[in-house]
Amino acid sequence: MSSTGCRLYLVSPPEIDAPRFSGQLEAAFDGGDVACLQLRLKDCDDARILRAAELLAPVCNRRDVPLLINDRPDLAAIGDSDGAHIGQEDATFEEARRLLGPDKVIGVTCHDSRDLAIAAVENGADYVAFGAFHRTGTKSAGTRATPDILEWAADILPVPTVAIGGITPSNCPPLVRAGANFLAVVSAVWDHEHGPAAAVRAFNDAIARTLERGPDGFGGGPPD
Ligand code: 3NM
Repeated sequence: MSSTGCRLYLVSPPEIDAPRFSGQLEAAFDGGDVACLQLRLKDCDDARILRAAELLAPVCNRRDVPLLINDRPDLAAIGDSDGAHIGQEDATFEEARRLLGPDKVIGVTCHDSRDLAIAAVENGADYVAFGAFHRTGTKSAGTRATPDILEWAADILPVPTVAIGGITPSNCPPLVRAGANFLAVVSAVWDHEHGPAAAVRAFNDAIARTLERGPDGFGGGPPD
């Protein structure tokens, strides 16, 4: 997961039919650049999470897209994945690192907190995630983050940032301008009216147009 520029980071819907979802994932990858897939299944037993990871890993591998497992470094350690994304209520960072070893990716949810982000970096997190930037129906997010935390992190932190929560192609430009390295998205991709490929294309276009315009929002790119 390179930290230059800004890229799309896909998060799975909380419930999936894994064989059907692998087709949607292929379609998403056909739509353009994707940096990562996080498998985030809720109310799902361990065997189903592992089976889903086993099915999706080859799809991700063929496109060189890392597969991370949400909340469960123990499953990430035994299953087909490149690492784990952990929240503040999940396994401790030390436990996750012990399970995953030095090379697998560990990302940490830091809500809207600079202190949590600094602690995560000191622990050795590979990236920090902030949210929710917008209203979301996917999760009852208890915190509201604003783009200034991304600007702060870009100046201060040595690891990339992930922005999450209600992000769409139309509301993402301020997050891109603030320096988010990744935009993590569920519903705006999987529920897009024209399907996941169209959604990925729309995000890639929105990101590229915003980066072309520069940090002040002017110049560089073509007019609308
Ligand atoms: N974490 P959508 S918001 C999984 O604020 C998740 O930490 C959040 O889904 C946080 O793109 C969120 O559909 C849901 O809003 C993201």
